[in-house]
Amino acid sequence: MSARLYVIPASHPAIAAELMLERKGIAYKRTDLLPVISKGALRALGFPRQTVPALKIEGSKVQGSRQIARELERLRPNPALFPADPGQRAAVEEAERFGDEELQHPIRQILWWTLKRDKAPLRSYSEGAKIGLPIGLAMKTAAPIVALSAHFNEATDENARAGLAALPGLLDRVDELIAAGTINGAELNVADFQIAPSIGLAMTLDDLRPLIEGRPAGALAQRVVPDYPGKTPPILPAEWLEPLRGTTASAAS
Ligand SMILES: N[C@@H](CCC(=O)N[C@@H](CS)C(=O)NCC(=O)O)C(=O)O
Repeated sequence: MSARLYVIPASHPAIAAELMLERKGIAYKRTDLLPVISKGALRALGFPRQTVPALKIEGSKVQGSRQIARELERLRPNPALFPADPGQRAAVEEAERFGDEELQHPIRQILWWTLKRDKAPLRSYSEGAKIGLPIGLAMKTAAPIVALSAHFNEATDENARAGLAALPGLLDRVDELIAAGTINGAELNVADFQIAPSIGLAMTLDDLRPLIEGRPAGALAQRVVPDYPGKTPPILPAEWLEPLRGTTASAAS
């Protein structure tokens, strides 16, 4: 089977797609794209949309982490990403939808907000990536890339703060999915691969890691993506983190 995956280094849905390819045992080549530049590159490659992950596999082009999951399941049914039991499958698909539609974006917005404040950590997110130019030179282009990415992702003060305020509820939901056995079972499923990278990305922020790592959601990320690339030193305003601190205190009591 021939497969090439187009990613932005450290993109959480792109890491989800990589985990699924690995689970399926499908060998693939990876092309690393810089954010923003990725939009034109994907268009030039003939993909209909402008986001990663984007996969060329067996002559077809598939885009989006959930669409990729289904195509991989179709092409290679075993090991399965989706449970066979219809009830369990519905629960896993709902968890996957939650991961894609509710969890991914606030974490993306928080990260771009921090990078807008300080571009230096961007380099750590590209560790090991092959972006077609020396990393030092690429980092010189970081200012417009970060500004545009923050703009496209609407990483405003208001949205970053709202994302942080929503995070306790989102983490509770992940913990509940774990407690229900929908995710973090003996065999990882598509929802594990969708959700864990978002938690892993959040934990690259030093502001957030201590507030997540003691929770079941943090343990899931440690299990599924122990080496998530990137590290952002503390930068978020203390008052924006208050909603999360409250959760940790009540969880510990
Ligand atoms: N929900 C989609 C999200 C895809 C997405 O928004 N990807 C981001 C990277 S995390 C992207 O390609 N952004 C374009 C850019 O940054 O230029 C999925 O799971 O595939």
